[in-house]
Amino acid sequence: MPEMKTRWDIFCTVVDNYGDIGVTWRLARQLVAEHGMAVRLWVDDLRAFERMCPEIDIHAAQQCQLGVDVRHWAADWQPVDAADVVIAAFACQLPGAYMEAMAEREKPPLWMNLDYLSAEDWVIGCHGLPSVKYKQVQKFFFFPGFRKGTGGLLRESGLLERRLQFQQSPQAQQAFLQGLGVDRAPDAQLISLFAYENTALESWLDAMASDSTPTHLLVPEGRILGDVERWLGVNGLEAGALHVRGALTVQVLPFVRQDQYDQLLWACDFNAVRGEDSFVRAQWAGRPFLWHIYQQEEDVHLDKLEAFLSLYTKDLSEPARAAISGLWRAWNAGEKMADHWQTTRKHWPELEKHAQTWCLEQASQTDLATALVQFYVNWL
Ligand code: TRH
Repeated sequence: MPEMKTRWDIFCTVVDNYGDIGVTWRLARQLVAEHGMAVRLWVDDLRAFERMCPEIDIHAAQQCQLGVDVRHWAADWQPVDAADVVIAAFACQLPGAYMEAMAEREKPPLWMNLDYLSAEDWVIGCHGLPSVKYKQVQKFFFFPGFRKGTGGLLRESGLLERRLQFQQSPQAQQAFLQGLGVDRAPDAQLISLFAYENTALESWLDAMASDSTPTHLLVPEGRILGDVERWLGVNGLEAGALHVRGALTVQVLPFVRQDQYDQLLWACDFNAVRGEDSFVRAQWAGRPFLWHIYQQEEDVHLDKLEAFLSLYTKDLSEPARAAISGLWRAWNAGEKMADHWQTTRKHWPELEKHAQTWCLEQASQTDLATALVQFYVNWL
């Protein structure tokens, strides 16, 4: 008889944007591909999913994608058996009937809340702690993180090797960029821009346009395009658009598949990222980056920003630390970027080296999917 696979249910509500589905889709694939788990991924809105995985049929109640059993989490929930491991992503509320199904199991499932990523100190104390109970089913907190004592970061096996191969192959990079219609001038620095609306953009673009080094800026279609349009003085920007202003070439890209987005980050010298998943992927790219953090009520996101900055910059020289911190703070406050950008450019070699060291340091942690599996095994 074939060995029974451990069954996992991952629940994802798409609150906004792409991070919720981006993280859960990545995790689901990895649990299947690297840990041989049987995974159902329940998603309440398949449209965001389709953007990063065009094979998704947004009308299908059930479909198999890369070995993951993708289920539409419909408002009228149809009863199913509960899995062995249940993950509620980002504190989403499970259907009542499913909670009952968990409680009815002879052996209750392991129920976990996969939380938001934060570099704050308290995360270490809370990771793995019991949370609420439903009948006899205990829920646990599972916190991703950057330090020992947290659940780590999502990182697929062989990711850094694949990245290195790509970065060491000018042909692979050229072929990838050409596939997106990008013809990189040999002396231009390549920058990707993925951000929320941001009033700081204008002064950063001004700085790049008047710089002595040419810049080719690649902007996947999304929320920042309005600010780009205003600066360029054009309307209706869409994928394929290309505009030159002084030393700056601005090119709009289509929103690419999730794995292609990785390659875009690997190909660029500097990446502006946002949210949670692209923020982590920029770190795996091993290149300097700029984070536009997701805004939260009462500015609690600013504590998260500072916590990450202090961890990320701890081994930098004082001037380099001040430069990159100043740039990040200005970006997140919507303030002028030009001086910060010029100062940051002065410390480029140190920042480049640091991005690689940081990446390797982070990769020495157990990855999040493996940590979840270990948590389950220890719980059994
Ligand atoms: O889209 P985000 O801002 O998402 C989130 C959500 O808003 C969420 O509610 C919030 O809690 C969280 O941020 C902090 O940013 P994120 O997390 O980087 O997700 C973007 C995903 O989209 C990521 O998986 C990469 C993917 N992507 C592509 O697949 N192709 C693309 O072209 C681009 C630009 C991104």
